[in-house]
Amino acid sequence: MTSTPATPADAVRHQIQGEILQITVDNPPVNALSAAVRRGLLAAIEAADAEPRVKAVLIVGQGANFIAGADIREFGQTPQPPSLPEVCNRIEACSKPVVAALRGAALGGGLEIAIAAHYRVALPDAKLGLPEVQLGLMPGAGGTVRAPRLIGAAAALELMLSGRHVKAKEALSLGLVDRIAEGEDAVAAGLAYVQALLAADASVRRTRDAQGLADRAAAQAAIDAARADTAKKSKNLFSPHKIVEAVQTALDKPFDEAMTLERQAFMACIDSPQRAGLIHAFFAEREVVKVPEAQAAQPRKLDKVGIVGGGTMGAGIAVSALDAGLPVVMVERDDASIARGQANVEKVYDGLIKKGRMTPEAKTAVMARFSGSTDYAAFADVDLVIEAVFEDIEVKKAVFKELDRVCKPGAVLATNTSYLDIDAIAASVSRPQDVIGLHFFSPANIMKLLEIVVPAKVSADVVSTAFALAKKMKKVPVRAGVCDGFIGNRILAVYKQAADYIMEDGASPYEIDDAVRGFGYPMGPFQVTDLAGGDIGWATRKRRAATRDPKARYVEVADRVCERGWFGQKTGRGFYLYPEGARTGQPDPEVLAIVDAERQKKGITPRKFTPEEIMRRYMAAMVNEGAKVVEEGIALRPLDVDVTFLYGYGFPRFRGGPMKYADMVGLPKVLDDIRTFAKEDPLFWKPAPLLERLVAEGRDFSSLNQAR
Ligand code: T1G
Ligand code: NAD
Repeated sequence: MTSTPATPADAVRHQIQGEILQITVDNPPVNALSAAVRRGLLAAIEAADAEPRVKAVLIVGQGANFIAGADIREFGQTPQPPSLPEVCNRIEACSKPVVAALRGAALGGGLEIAIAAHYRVALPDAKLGLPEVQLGLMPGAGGTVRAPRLIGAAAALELMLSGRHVKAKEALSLGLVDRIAEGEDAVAAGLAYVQALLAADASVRRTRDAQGLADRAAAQAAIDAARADTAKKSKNLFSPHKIVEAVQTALDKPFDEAMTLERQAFMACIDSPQRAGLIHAFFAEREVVKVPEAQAAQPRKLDKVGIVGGGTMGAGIAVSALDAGLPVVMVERDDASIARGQANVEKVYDGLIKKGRMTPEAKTAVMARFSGSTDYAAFADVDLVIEAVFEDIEVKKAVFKELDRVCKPGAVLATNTSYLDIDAIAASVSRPQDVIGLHFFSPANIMKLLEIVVPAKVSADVVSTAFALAKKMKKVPVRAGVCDGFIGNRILAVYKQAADYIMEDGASPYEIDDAVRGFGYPMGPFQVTDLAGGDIGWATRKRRAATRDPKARYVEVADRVCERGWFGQKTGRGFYLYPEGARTGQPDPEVLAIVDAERQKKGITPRKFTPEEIMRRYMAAMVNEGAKVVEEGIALRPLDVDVTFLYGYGFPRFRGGPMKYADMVGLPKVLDDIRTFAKEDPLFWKPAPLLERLVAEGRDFSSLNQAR
């Protein structure tokens, strides 16, 4: 018997080479542990034990990865046998030494397979980890029981609670692997290691017997420290606490009992809504790049970038481009401004040097790719230019006229406008097909979200180029259509309005911020206003005043606050007081007085709002506008709205995003809420037709997440 395809479609192959049975997991794209793979592994190990010629077993992954874990797409479905703990236990119980050769991803269940094996060799590109916590889960096939035995409770807890990936060298120093082999050929490295073990007459070495928990006091201290840290940092989360308690069980209980209890805890995580939210986020952030234009056209050349304006955004965007390895040329209005622009860029790197996260030499190397000018001719050879000047349509049109004059044919002309009409900007140049919106978020070198705003006349390869730039900059791109505020700021304006109504009707801005933080946000809307600067919103409200519907309810509290020059952190007070530049604000009785005065002016008798009711209104407003944005095609799918809010507006990741949250609450309930609130204000609370249609058809937003 030389080669036996154990399962349909060859998800796992095994073959005997001399005295070694080689098992190859081949389940593209990342060798996830689907039911077919689990069956195949079990059959292969049983074949190894049954075949007297076999003296040892080697497990490898086909292609660039070992095994990237359980098949995440299977979660939430009826589990198919065998379970992964069964497979891991069978591997560990093998009567012949089992070696795992790790290349690329050995993550989650993939690492659990590897530590159930008796020996491990890693190749330089290996990345090992137990990242289940990022999916609202915990290791469910022995990770919480075997890993502490192998590397100690402290190291195992750190890996499982951070979910981070460790490279080969660190894995060796941790004791996760036994050796590192050079090259990219896992089979060759694995076979060489097995030969060496056989030559040394090595015997099976079961991780269940490893002594990482022998020092009980040290293990208990690590568990207590992790418990305290998790209580502080993950109070809203479910699975981190389960992980800590599972390691406690691993310390206190015999191996098999601990494995059983781990599985029970794992199933509780599977049933938690946080699992659904986090797994939705995992796939959604991978789906957003699948846009028609990127699939229809190849990106243009992207070797040099230009930036107009070196202010808050221009400088941050320049740093993102420099960090992506691109040469950057910045143009400003005059010498003083370009000097300020360059200083703004250097300030970021000086900050990193101060924190010891960059060397002066590295800064010099990066800044060598930066050049500044006041002459637009400096853009003659750039492949893409991003305009980040004042938010004024005439200023921007003048800039685009200059770009149209100096930029080479085929250069992409992008604007970073937050609100302005990009079709109008495109119409102001001779090459509207080359104009696109690249809406970064402040600080642009930190915030991952990039709204790629697609005007009517843009060509597909320009959109494709924008997505290529996002990949280079490690941004999370979301395709958006042209409207006032695109996806994010448009929906923000609506739920911020709902927050203002709740405030004028009786809740204080501080109660509203408390409720929003309790929901899982890092900050509430009034804290965000103070951080971003109340003057920006004020300018927008003034700009919109002329076109605002006179019948629409308008809350003037924020205007009253801004009229006093209270713009937030940058002026030491806003909705909150910031004594001596404090970053955390204190409630301000004078703001409460302003709110009371506005209520009296309108004859409003304030009433109590529970945090739960505050969030029902806040989320109903967000979801309703989200549905309108999807219906109008401004967002391609509901998941695009979700990713926008996860990466640009601090939406709690464990809830998956506003549209996923609505699906989990149930669209009929959300629509009911909106119809209830509409009795108070039918103009603001007009249900989105899409929401009404989905409810009528018994469908939800996820049914629209398939690629259009
Ligand atoms: N299951 C199913 N599909 C997966 C997958 C997985 N585990 N990992 C990746 N994919 C898909 C992904 O959706 C994409 O599909 C394609 O593979 C390439 O991925 C019991 C419970 C491995 C580092 O958390 O971190 O084991 O978009 O675009 O940038 O204890 O994927 O092409 O259709 O991300 O090169 C734990 C998750 C599971 C690892 C590769 N494992 N994956 O990154 O490519 S829970 C993880 C990753 C578990 C056990 C528990 C990354 C990667 P598509 P990609 P990449
Ligand atoms: P800013 O005032 O900090 O910087 C604007 C810069 O543009 C100034 O340095 C100015 O000298 C320069 N400039 C003006 N006219 C110019 C011209 N003709 N040629 C060259 N340079 C010129 O403004 P900002 O906050 O960086 O905003 C820039 C753009 O980014 C605006 O459209 C804004 O709406 C948008 N935006 C801002 C944020 C934010 O949070 N600040 C977020 C996203 C998008």
